[in-house]
Formats: sequence, structure tokens, C-alpha cells
Amino acid sequence: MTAGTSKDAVKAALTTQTLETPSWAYGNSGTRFKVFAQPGVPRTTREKVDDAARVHAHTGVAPAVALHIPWDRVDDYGALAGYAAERGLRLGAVNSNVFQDDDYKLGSVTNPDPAVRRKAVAHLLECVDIMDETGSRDLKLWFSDGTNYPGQDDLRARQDRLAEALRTVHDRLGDHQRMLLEYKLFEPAFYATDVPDWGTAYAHCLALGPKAKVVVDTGHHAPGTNIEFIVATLLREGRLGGFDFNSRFYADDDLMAGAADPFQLFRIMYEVVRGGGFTADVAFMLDQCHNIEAKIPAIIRSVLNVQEATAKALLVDADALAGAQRTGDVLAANEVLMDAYSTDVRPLLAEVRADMGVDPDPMGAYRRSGWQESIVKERVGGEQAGWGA
Ligand code: PSV
Ligand code: MN
Repeated sequence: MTAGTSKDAVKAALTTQTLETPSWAYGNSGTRFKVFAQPGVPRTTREKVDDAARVHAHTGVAPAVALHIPWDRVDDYGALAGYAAERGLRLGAVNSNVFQDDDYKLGSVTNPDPAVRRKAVAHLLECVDIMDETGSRDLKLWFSDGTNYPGQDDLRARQDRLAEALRTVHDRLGDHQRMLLEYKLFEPAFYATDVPDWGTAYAHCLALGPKAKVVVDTGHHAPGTNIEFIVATLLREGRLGGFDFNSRFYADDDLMAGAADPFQLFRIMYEVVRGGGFTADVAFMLDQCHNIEAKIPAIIRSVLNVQEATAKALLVDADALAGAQRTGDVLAANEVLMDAYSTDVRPLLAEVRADMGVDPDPMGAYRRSGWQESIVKERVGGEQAGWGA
């Protein structure tokens, strides 16, 4: 916060940040070893929307829910959008899925077999058709494509195939639609991943045009990677499309955002504030799976963690920081940042919530709401949604 920035300005900025929660986080999930089913988990996409509406009701800042196709395939997407709107939500990014089919064993859009590539591209185009019906702006692309062994396939040819597929999809986008290309260091491919890092994603986006942006999944980096540097660079280049927020201790753990490293989340949010990310159409999405904890309150907690990091970032005294940086006062500059990080922003956020007509204590309010007990009682029978359905 600059000397002249009022508390009201910080509060106002906080209300402009909205988050998208992932439909799949409400369903059952697990590891390669075990999916632990939980009582009350949604059976349908509409029930996932119901749960997302609870998160929004208790936080006031999560008015969108992202879909994953085919996990959220329905007969009538317009009707689904209407159902969401009745609950105060909109349908957010459409996440494509070209990673759960036997045909994709050797890759999807980079597969050496043109027939498999055609099938993958057809799915991506279907996702854009769905966006037309849901009114979604963003198509999120993540490819599990890669190779396990040196020599398995031609690294350069795979990039060419990727570029061709991306071009087809990009050309199909409507005027107000965007494609967000997600990178991931490794997994499931172990030797070479076709989109392993922000540089590769950025190079493809640059070649495609302004509708193509990079999405930063915070879990998809090597330990020690300076993610805020990537964020600053992409914002500077006008190519940061959004975030998949989550936390990681080791790899792509998909834990609650801010759980493992709240300081990193603050540093990222500081670069978002610094780079004008609130006005640059950055999509703040969560991409998490709650395997052992209750899902809805875990998502509420994640939203609160992102909000707390944002509030602290907004509180950085920009003038004092710039002054210390100008004079090369290393310790003073660091202190300005740490002062903001060390601020207890919970009272400020409680005020923001009260102003929005939301209970200042979202976790407590959810516990008291009786929603958890009601879904456990009512959602009996049928097939629970899960990672893959
Ligand atoms: C891949 O690890 C990823 O981050 C992509 O965003 C997928 O769509 C999502 O996870 C599935 O949970
Ligand atoms: Mn992701």
C-alpha cells in the first residue's frame, strides 16, 4: 500500500478479486494408490454446482465454477448455466481432458498417429462448442503428452504436431474466448514432457496470437522454482491467462492453496498486484483435490488463504519499497515486504465480508449451516462423482 492508499482502497481491491473453484474438487479423489470415498459427495454436475454455490455463499468471492469435460458432460449446457445462475454462479473455464483414454497412451495432440491426433483435436473443439453454450471465456488445455524413454519419439516433431493442433483450436475461438495453455514439469511422462515449462507454453502462445495465454499451476514446478518471477514475466508480456492455485510439498500434491507455503503465495500475489493483474483479466482458479479432508470447507479455506495473501500483497507500502530499492537499502526493502506479510489481515477481511453481507467467519458459518449434514443425509444412492467421472 502506498502512503496515500487508504484502507478503503485495499478493501475495494479485495472485492474485485473473484475466484473460480474446480468442479472436480467436490468429487472423490485420491492418489495412484487409493481413492477414499466421502459421504455426501455429489453424484451429478448440478450437485457439484450446489456445493460451489455454498463456497460462494460463505466467502462472497467465488462466483464461478470450472468444468472438466468429460467429467461434467451434460445434455444441455445452457440449462446447466441457468441452474448455476439461479444459485448466483457462472460457469467458468472449460477444462479439456485428453488424458484418460487408451488411445492416448503415446500422447494426444502430439501422438505419432494422425488418427489419434484428430480425435484429440475433435475433443478440444467440442470443448469450445460447450463454451459457446455455457458462456465460458476460457478453454484450459493441459496435455499429459510426453515420452518415457530417450528415442521413443521425435522431440521436434511432437512440438510441430502440438503447434498444429493448437492453431486449429485457436482459430475456432470466438472473439471473447481465450485458450489457456498449462505446463507441467513432469508426470505422467517421465523422460520428456511436451509442455514442461512456462517458456514452451509462452513460445506456443506467442506464435498463436493474443487469445492464447499461459496458465500457471502452482504445483507444476521443480522445488525451488521462483514462481513469482514467472508470474512477473508473463504479466509483463501480457500473457498471464490465470492460475491453477494449489499447494505442494513434493510434486503436484494438489493440496489447499497456501497450505504448504503461504509466503510463496504472498510473493506471487505481490507480483500480481505489482503487474496490474487485477485489471489484466487474470483468472484466479483453484485446481485441488481433497483426498483426506472434507471437501467444501477445504475449498473455503483455500479461498480464504488466497484472499489473505492478496490482502497482504495489497498492503505492501509501494512508496517505501521503491525508496529503499532506489537507495540500495537491502534490509529496509526486505523489511517493507515482510511488514506487509506479517500483518494480521483477518480483521480487515472480516470487515470486507461484513460489508459484502457475508458472515465474517466463513469456516464457522459453513460448520453452523448444516449443509454438510444435509448432503450426507440426502445424497444417498447413485454413483458418486470422482476423478474420472
Ligand atoms: C494436471 O495435473 C492438472 O493440473 C490439469 O489442470 C488437469 O486438468 C487437472 O490437473 C486435473 O485435476
Ligand atoms: Mn492444473
